[in-house]
Amino acid sequence: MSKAKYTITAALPYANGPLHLGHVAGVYLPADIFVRFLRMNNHDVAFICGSDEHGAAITLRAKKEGITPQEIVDKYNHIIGKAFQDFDISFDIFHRTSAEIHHKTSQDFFLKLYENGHFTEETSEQYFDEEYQQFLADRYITGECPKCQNPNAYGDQCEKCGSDLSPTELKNPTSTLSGKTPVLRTTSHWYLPMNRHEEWLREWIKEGKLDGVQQHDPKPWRNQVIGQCMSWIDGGLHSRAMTRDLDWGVKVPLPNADGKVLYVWLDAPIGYISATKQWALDNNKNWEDYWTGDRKLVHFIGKDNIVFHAVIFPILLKNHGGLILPDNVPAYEFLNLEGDKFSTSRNWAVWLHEYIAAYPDKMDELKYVLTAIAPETKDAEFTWKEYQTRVNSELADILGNFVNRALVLTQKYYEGKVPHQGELTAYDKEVLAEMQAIPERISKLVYLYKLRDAQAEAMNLARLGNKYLAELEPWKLIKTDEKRVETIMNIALQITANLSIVLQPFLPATAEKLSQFLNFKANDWALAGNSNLLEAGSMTNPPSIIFQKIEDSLVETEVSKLTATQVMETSFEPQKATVEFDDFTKLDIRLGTILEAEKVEKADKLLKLVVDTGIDKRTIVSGIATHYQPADIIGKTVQVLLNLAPRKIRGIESQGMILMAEDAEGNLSFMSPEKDFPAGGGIA
Ligand code: B3M
Ligand code: ZN
Repeated sequence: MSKAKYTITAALPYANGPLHLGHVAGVYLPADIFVRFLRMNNHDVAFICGSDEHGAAITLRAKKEGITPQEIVDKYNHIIGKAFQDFDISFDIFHRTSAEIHHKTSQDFFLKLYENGHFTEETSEQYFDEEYQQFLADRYITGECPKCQNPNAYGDQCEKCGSDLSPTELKNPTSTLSGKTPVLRTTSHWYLPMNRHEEWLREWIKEGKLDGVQQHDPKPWRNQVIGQCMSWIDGGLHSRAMTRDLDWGVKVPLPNADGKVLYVWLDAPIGYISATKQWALDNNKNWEDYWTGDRKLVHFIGKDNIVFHAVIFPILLKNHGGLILPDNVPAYEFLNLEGDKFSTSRNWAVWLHEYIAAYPDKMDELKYVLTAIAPETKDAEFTWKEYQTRVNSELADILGNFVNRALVLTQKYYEGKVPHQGELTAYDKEVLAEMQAIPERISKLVYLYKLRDAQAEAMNLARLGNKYLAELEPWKLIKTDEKRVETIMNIALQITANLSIVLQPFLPATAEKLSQFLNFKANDWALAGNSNLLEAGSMTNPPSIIFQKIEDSLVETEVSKLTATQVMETSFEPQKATVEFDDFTKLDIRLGTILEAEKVEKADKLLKLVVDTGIDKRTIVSGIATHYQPADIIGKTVQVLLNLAPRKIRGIESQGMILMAEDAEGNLSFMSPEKDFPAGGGIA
């Protein structure tokens, strides 16, 4: 039987921010492990990814950073792409949806569906922001979720309960652009009538059959994926708009569609196809080979993307015709961090590129821990303490210790030469049998997308080796039975060689180190389990320590960094741009005593003050009339900014500014010195 062929995709990350460990653990690392395993098993495989560069996620971020959407996607495509490269995620291509080939591919795709009557055109009332002159779909609008009452649900989805929403379902809708309540206006869009597809979807998702023909085996599909899709379908599928009134995105390729672009969730999954096209062009291949015929399409995604990949995209693919539908959609639950959700806005995250910069020689340590705790079936949690424990007591004490012993003793007793395997004891045979069984067990688990268990199984081989040496104690036996020690060391080295194979999908850099120590390299999974990978007499090299222990100080540094850089959820403005110390010292702030105070005529908020600054007496107009009565403030010593350029306020020249504290509700308070200091003193 010929080997199954695969096209593997990993969710296209929005180019609106860097990647954090939650993304890595729940999409990119498992996809990479799966692909590396497939390659070692000689499957024909394409591994596709790229950045998702359209949609409100991008334009809103651009607004926040005060740069253009193009600048945003260029910036984050680079940061994300580089982090993937440094972390050695082995994509065949990391593309981007702003590329021309993508615009063309998604427009053609849209047109084909349009021409074949798969869309309906509908006119409806939609929310519109009058200040910004823009329709508000998706993340442009927030409001209360009708299902779980989360007050901050988006126009397309409630992130709290996972419900799929449309803007008109939100209670108390608010524009994220102006913060105001939007009005309703008429607009027309092209819709995907999903209700037409309920029946075949049910059969396809639950039984894997399409038009009565078996397409995939539903058994390896995760329960949550099937469950989420079925509850969606059972709730009744509705028409969903496939276009938007925006100027950033793929233009709708129809006449009279000015100012309209494709919905980002229409174009993004087509990004998998356009990326494949680009890769095929670059490598002299046929892209169709990867999207047609007898090939398994697998989408690695996070759980918030399930309906898009397991319901909507399959509808689009089927409507298009001639393209394969996914064979599986392994979706991951969420990873939490130190007792809380990962949050970009609160900066509660460990950013992949920052980890790489801080610990450039600890990639496999992170991979190992993230796979060991991967949120495959339920939400999981990353803590630096667990990172330390797993690295120290599993990687260093078991794997590192075993490999080091095997190689160091080989240096010591045989000058690095692999000794002969002599007669085997019952125990040796038992150990070798176990070594032989492990690759097959790993293999079964990987094909079922149980990568966490698969890695644990690979570690069991290191455990086996470690125990073997610890029990037989060749370092003692060498004094009495040199012959026996040769066999023991041969077996230990064969186990090490096997580790260099079975660890490859999970810990590629470590596997490579083992290969270098042993002068042995095999990329073929079929060789795993073999007890004669290393020939007697072949040379090994002196090893170096593979895993350094993680010190308590690293854990402390990382945890306190997380807390220190956390942005509180608050109604206060975020911090302003950094200023140099020299700029700060230009401000002449001193203590001043209020000598006179009176209301400014026809100005409810203003008081006219005369202030003793220690160097002069000057007039200052201050907007504090709703907070203080003139009579109450005479004699108060307050902070004054002296060298602010004079300004005319209501005809009065104001020669400075009283500095006030302000709370979240806008209440004002003087910042008077707590001690009885006279006017004129500066601020230190
Ligand atoms: N960019 C959503 C996300 O990053 C989206 C995935 C697209 S996959 C085609 O969660
Ligand atoms: Zn909700």
